[in-house]
Amino acid sequence: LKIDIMAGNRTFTMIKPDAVENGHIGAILEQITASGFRIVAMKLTQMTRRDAEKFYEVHAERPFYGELVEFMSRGPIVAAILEKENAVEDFRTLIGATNPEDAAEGTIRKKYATSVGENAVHGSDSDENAKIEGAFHFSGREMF
Ligand code: ABT
Ligand code: MG
Repeated sequence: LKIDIMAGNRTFTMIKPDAVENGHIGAILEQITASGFRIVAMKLTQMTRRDAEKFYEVHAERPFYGELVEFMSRGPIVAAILEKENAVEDFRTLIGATNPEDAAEGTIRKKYATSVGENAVHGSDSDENAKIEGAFHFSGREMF
């Protein structure tokens, strides 16, 4: 079956501290599931400073790294693994550009992000990173 061949394509997302603080968990999850993503794993959790440093290691030399780590560890997030055909690319389209000012109309960041530094949601940028990031937050027993 076509559906079976296509299944198994996953991405990792976080509803970031700003969007949780602003009460957008429900609306964002609604848009994600209405867009055809199946929730494979999900939890409300908080990253420690050390977790955030490790998660954003690739940006360690960037000027915004300190603020980014501070922001991502300041409060709870919703972490989730999502499944859909072409998951990584389609989810990045659904959330919109990193800077909400550049994000397309109707995208999650256009609707809910406050700034480039506090942009409401994360989406993995490759299949490889989706795997690494999912495993960072979830054990096999937490994936369905
Ligand atoms: P993430 O989903 O958080 O990885 O964002 P995205 O992949 O769209 O963008 P990247 B480039 O990975 O940004 C990582 C985080 O760094 C923040 N940032 C980025 C800034 O604060 N200033 C900048 O100039 C840039 C380029 C945005 C992302 N996190 N947040 N929130
Ligand atoms: Mg990124």
